[in-house]
Amino acid sequence: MTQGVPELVEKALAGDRRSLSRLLSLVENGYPEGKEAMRLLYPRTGRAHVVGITGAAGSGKSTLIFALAQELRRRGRTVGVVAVDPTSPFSQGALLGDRVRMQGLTSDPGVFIRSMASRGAVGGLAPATMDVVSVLDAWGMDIIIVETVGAGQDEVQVMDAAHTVLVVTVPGTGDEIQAIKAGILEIAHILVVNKADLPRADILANQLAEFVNLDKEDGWRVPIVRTVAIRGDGIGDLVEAIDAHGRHLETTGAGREVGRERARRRLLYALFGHLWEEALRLAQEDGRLEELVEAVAQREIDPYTAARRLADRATTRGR
Ligand SMILES: Nc1nc2c(ncn2[C@@H]2O[C@H](COP(=O)(O)OP(=O)(O)OP(=O)(O)O)[C@@H](O)[C@H]2O)c(=O)[nH]1
Ligand SMILES: [Mg+2]
Repeated sequence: MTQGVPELVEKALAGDRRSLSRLLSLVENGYPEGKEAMRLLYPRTGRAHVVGITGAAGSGKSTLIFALAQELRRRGRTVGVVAVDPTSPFSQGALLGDRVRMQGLTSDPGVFIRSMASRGAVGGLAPATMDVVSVLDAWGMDIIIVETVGAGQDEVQVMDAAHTVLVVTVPGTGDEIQAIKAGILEIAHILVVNKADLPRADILANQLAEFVNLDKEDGWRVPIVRTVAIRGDGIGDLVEAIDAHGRHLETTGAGREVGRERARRRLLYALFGHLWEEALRLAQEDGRLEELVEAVAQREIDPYTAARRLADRATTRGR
């Protein structure tokens, strides 16, 4: 590295976008420099409103994010976007029609768009995403929007990092609710019926109202917001619903509790990652890993006992 992490952090915080990109790569890949950056940046986090957007592939999440970002900019707010799905148009350019609109956004200094490429990172997708969000938070973005397809457990965990979760649904040809992955609707603070220009949008909205428990434990009632993302219809209502949920978290104190839970989770993820990396590094250094692999393969030792031996060495180090 030609420059140290503190210098890189300083340049990024002064507004340099290339330094910010480099920092994000360090953090996303879980490099030691990324951890050093987190040590410097974490005290500056906690200001941003983190909004998660999930829903089936093709439901219009990215289009919705473009429209939301534009509306938020009109209202004078800065916006960070983290797209977790590697097939996202943010990284792949699959949405050619949106290219022009997107370029308008990316040349705006009040917007920063990042796509996550680190699927399968050691320690998991969720902690890597949370760190990327933290960097954008420290950088001063007012709202940070995270997009995932919500297909797997990993992505549900990513949504745990958000203050406000939007689940995007689209009208179909019947059995709308059945078509939506069970359980995903329940994590929503706001339900979005996108593609409301298509027939059956009313049926979907009614089914959501009927079959989803809209009253949350903390007293929040989940609104159902209809949007036509390609035309920008309903986006103002959506921003207002997001803001209302932010105010709800603040005024009821629910946000503090969620913040503590989030802190607990991040500490535990970090602990897991740290122990794993330490144990693996030591085991690889002196060839002990291969010895134990062989012993497990030969049925001389079971995998749990072998793992405990490697873990013990990591935790007794430095005693
Ligand atoms: N008719 C209609 N089409 C829409 C609307 N919003 C988005 N689309 C279209 O739906 C398609 C998918 O939109 P995306 O924004 O890429 O959806 P996505 O959920 O981000 O997709 P993945 O990231 O691949 O999961 C595109 O062709 C959009 O133009 C809408 O409100 N109405
Ligand atoms: Mg997308």
